[in-house]
Amino acid sequence: MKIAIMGAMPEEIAPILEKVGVYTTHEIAGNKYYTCRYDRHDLVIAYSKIGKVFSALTAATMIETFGAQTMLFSGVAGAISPQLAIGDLIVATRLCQHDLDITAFGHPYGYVPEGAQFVEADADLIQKAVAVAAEMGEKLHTGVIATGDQFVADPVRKAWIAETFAADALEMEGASVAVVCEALDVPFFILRAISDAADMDAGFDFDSFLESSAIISADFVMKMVEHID
Ligand code: OS5
Repeated sequence: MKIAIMGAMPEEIAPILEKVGVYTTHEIAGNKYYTCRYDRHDLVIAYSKIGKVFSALTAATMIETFGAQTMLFSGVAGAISPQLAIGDLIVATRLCQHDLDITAFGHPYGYVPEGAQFVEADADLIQKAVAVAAEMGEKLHTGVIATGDQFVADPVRKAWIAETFAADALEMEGASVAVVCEALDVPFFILRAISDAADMDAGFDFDSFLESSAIISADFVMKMVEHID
């Protein structure tokens, strides 16, 4: 199987490149893509750069140019749910764009015509993740992830996203990857380890926990790869 593994920042894929060890580097449209063989699979690994546009470009390139058949995203997120502490893992059941707003035309937040307010993640991959977590004795949260082109460090914005979308965590790339994968009929899985609580301390916490939380997410994603047929 050809599996894409992507993150947004170099720190989010560094532990994955370290684990696979040997890879070939390709440069396309301002991004580097790393290909290798790992545990019966062909992998294509990349970080997109931050935000919805860059992440959509990378996801589409991994699918259209490299022929990826499954998409796994690994990275960090800000917590909304009080159940989520720094370092906890959350896998998205569905994703939305919290900054998409044509409510002036009577539409709900996060919705555009011929789109959907939420994109549902692949149920089989989520089920596999739950099984992998149980086998590893690790706690894995599931829930709604809200994506937008904003680093949220504001309790008011955080509360609005929580209320509007019943979101459990937030970040800046998951929903755009989800939209691309759904459009191109590729099953996808968005995993995040918490780096901060999207509040006043978010900037400081993010800097402190980016690397350690990225490793937690990357380790889990590589276990997922080992369990994919
Ligand atoms: O990829 C962005 C989204 N990530 C998830 C996340 C998040 N998203 C929104 N709100 C929160 N509270 C979140 N917590 C975790 C993380 C990432 C956030 S944007 C961080 C930008 C940090 C940075 N800026 N400059 N550099 C790093 C250095 C640099 C310079 C040149 C090239 C590359 C990096």
